[in-house]
Amino acid sequence: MAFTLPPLPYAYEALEPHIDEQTMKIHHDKHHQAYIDNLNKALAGTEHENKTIEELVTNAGKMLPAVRNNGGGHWNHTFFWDILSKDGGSPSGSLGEAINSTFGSYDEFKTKFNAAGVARFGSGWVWLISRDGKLEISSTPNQDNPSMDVAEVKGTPILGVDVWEHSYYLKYQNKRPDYLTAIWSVINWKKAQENFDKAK
Ligand code: MN3
Repeated sequence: MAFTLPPLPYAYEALEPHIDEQTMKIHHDKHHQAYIDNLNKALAGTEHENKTIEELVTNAGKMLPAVRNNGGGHWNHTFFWDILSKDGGSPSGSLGEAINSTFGSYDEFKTKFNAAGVARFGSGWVWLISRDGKLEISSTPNQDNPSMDVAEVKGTPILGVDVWEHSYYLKYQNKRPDYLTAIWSVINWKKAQENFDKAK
């Protein structure tokens, strides 16, 4: 049962001008597709062939590096597309309240989140997670994520941002901080709230 690329839940240009159409096309159609192709290749004929992506990712430390990296790549990007939306805004409801009480304010949260994203050396991800019922910011290298058994800081992802250069280089070149500033205009807070509700 091979994995297939889920369609992007909006048009390639939907996140303009914050994330450009060409980046979205290459990121979804080429990069995400490559993780899926390589995951399928790594799993073919093995005992893990019929596992769900969640089973593969939560047990990543027991898998071959190709399964950890490409399985993580598939899970992370599927999660990432869903957490973006042209109808950005700011967090409200119980997630908004939890962000304010944990970090002081939405602005302070963004500052800390972006600092964690800038501090991630090389390629990886920055996350807002729920850990033992509390919100926390964490980051992971490569295509790891906080639901993996190998994660340094484990938790349930509420929000995740890709800080690999392929997610911003065409528009922002080496300026990762500018990409991280822009991304807050296109966060799907409704989806983040759903993730927060499920994590409880
Ligand atoms: Mn990516």
